[in-house]
Amino acid sequence: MHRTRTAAVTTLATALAVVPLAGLAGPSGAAPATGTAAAQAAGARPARAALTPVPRSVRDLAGQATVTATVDLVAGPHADAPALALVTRALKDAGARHVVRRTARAAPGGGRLTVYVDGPAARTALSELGARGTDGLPAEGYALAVGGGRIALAGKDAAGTYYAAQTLRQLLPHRDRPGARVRGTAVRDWPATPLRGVVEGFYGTPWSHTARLEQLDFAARHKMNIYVYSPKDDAYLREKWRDPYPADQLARIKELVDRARARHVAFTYALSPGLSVCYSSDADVRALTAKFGTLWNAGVRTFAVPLDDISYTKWNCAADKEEFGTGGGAAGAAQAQLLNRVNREFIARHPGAAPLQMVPTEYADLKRTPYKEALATRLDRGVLVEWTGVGVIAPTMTAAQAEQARRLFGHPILVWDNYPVNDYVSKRLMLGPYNARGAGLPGSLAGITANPMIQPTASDLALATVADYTWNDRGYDARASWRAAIDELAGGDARAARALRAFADVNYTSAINPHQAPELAAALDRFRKDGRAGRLDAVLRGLRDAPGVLRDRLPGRGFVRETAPWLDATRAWAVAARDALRLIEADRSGDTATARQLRARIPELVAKAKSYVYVDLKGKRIPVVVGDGVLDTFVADALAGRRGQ
Ligand code: LOG
Repeated sequence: MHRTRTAAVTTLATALAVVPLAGLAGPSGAAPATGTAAAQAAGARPARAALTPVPRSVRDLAGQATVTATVDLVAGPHADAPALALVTRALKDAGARHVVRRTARAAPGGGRLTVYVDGPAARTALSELGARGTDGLPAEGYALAVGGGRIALAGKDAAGTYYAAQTLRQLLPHRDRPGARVRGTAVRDWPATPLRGVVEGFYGTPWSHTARLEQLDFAARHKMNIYVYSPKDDAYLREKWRDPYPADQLARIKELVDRARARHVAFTYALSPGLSVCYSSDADVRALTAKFGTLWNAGVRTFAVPLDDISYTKWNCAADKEEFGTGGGAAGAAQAQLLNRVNREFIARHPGAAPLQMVPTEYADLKRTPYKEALATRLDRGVLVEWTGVGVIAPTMTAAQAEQARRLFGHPILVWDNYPVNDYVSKRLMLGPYNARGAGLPGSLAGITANPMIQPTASDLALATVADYTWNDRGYDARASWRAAIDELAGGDARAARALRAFADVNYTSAINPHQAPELAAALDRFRKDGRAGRLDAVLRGLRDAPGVLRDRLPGRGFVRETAPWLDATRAWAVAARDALRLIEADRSGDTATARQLRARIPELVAKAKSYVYVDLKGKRIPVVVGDGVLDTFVADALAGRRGQ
């Protein structure tokens, strides 16, 4: 199915006159097309706002649309309700005072902007504007056109219409009065893989309820469509998997499910029975399906059974040994039996349920084993198998590996990508972009879910880049996506964006981004070559001030609250590095008195920089690192009288 789709996609892409997207790189997301007032007054074409994820094709159309005080909204009979709500809000944010819903085709003209969403009227408007409709698009694709006083949106399906509305939100400016002009534009777009999103699947302090709600909003803005609820330290999902939820907890989950549905995100409930399950036990199958039943009643339609990080050489009951024997092959057979029963006795009996997902106990390699063989031959066909790539934290991942995984497991593969997760190195923030995933990978998968950091808001930086990649891997540029994500988090505030970029730079490294602080390291290298202390000092001052700027200016408090120890450490390291730079200058000019003073003082500054801690779920105090291998090396070299290489 994926192959057919990829072929269709290629044909489409070559058939379209795709304009270069370079002009689109810039501030992302909700950032309006600012700075165009003068150009607009002069009658020039209005600028186009940046679109993220980068659409498959964007081209200019003749004409434009003006946001009028009253806008007619002509909706098709089955137009997606969340999409209509989003279009209405976006129009109001762009200066419309009233958005009037009409079901029949309203005659364009009368000076009013008319917006068509789905149905025959939208189809006609698209074609009159010179844009193609949705024929030939894959699931979740959409077509959008702006021009001639009209805007038309059409989705391949309801999600497609919703994504058209998300793109329109980005195309429209932010204005508090009518009159804004919108450039004539045609967008034709579709995702690279069916499932794109987040698996809250880490060890340590689970995300808060508020963070999860915000995550669902964030996902929708970035055209992600799955959130897997699987925090390892939620007892009701693992240790106490058989126990029913207290009413208040279930009510909170229901709130998440409702929010997810209104955002076209599949809230996926993942129950991990592996620590104590008896695979051959009827009672355990009943416990599992009963719990799923409660969640079904709360509105959940996607279910998973993760069996990672458990022992499969040790049974939890004697009956399993009797029934299945021993070894990996026996474990695979036992798991397949349990999952097939869940699949047949629960999923199949609940029309509207999405295909079951599972995490195998061998989830991080491509070795042919009796365990995988058992899953491949025994597990029901449609069940999605999750896989982290080669290695729990896969440094690279390719389409060829994904194909191999699909053959080995004999099932569609849903990637569980352990980036930007930091539970195994909680001293570190991972603020670099999604990287080292080959072009074409999404097309060979059922989807990609990213396991985030314990810090939810700070994860948004990396997750925005995951969204960009999973939507359009061929148009993905890691650094451009990262810069757009920074601008979005900074809410269009240029100073906050500069500060965030400096902070993210010193919290950059991970298995997929091997170089720490690439921009700061380059500045230090330049200084080592040209000796221009003033220029380096300006960079270090920027770094020293970045935490304060972020605390003052970043919209939303989540980021600065979550990253507090790293912000403090960044400032302290920058202070120490500035003194180190002074020391280098003092050594160079033979100012021994100043050099002596600095040598006495710097070690205390370093000790301070190393003193900030992250306190984990168990109360353990973990000293945080920033710019490691770069800032500390620079300071140590200066103290030792080395200038570096
Ligand atoms: C866990 C995951 C954890 C991650 C990184 C999977 C499938 N399971 O080694 O919960 O967050 O590694 O520490 C894992 O990745 N196991």
